[in-house]
Amino acid sequence: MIHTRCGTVAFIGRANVGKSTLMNHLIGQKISITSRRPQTTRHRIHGILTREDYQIIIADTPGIHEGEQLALNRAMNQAAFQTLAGVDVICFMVDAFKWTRGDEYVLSLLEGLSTPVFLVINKIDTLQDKKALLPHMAKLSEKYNFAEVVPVSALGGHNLGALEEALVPYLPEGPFLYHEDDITDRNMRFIAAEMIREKIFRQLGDELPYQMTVEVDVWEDAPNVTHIHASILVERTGQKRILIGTGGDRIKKIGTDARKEIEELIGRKVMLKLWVKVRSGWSDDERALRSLGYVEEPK
Ligand SMILES: Nc1nc2c(ncn2[C@@H]2O[C@H](COP(=O)(O)OP(=O)(O)OP(=O)(O)O)[C@@H](O)[C@H]2O)c(=O)[nH]1
Ligand SMILES: [Mg+2]
Repeated sequence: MIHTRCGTVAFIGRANVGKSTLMNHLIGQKISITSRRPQTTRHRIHGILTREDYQIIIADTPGIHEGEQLALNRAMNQAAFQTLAGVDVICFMVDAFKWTRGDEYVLSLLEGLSTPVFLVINKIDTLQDKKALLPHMAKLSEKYNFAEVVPVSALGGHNLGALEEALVPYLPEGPFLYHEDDITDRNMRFIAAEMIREKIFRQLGDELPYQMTVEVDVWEDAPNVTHIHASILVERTGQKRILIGTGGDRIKKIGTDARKEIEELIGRKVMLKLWVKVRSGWSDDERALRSLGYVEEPK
């Protein structure tokens, strides 16, 4: 009989350091959306990596930030904090040589925890001077009693095997918690909505309405095609106009890009219909957040 290991690893860090990119590359499939913009991830999402004798459940979390004026921000920070309780390892991710106040803040939240913390230095492909990496690792090692310090490039796929290998001994022995074919704990409806949100993030530069969200209203599996209807909720009519674009060109592009990715994910042909709706002030309304699944109910 083989002894299996199974445990949860939380990816935490400030926004934009590459947490979701790293999870996707470890899993080998895109389940968590990514973008150049900070605060792309809004919900905790599990990615499941199963090998013959171990299963790593990766918890990708929203980037942690100081200041919690809006209910949406509070909900995002809360989703990240709550994830830390009960995990077996924490991967604290930073962006190459860029050590900021935001990183310092995240690190301050780890003080006093008994969970092993890995420092994962991501984006090493961006380093001009590779020789400076070792002294940098040594300097950061002084900030905390890290269990391991692992430099990686999530995007380039560098050193990911080493990270995975280093994590395994920290997983408790035990049976797998997920089926070996599972890649995430979220349903396809959720991921489809996220993919639409990602395309909006990527299509819209600085005009992106930050407090925008996507809801899947209809999901119907017909024999040869899956019909998906989704609403994009914004706060103002001006934002609606931006999203739709001249003659509808922007929303069309968002729809096409999202459809292709959803088709790839579910392996079926998809007919995707999008509506842009104005819902004023939702991001600061706890109840609306709850109804959209932004606030996790205590179990
Ligand atoms: N050059 C380089 N870019 C990377 C790497 N990993 C991630 N990125 C880029 O960094 C940006 C942010 O990546 P995300 O994975 O969305 O970052 P995140 O930490 O999940 O961000 P939030 O969800 O906003 O907290 C994207 O544009 C990625 O393509 C890397 O190893 N090298
Ligand atoms: Mg993310």
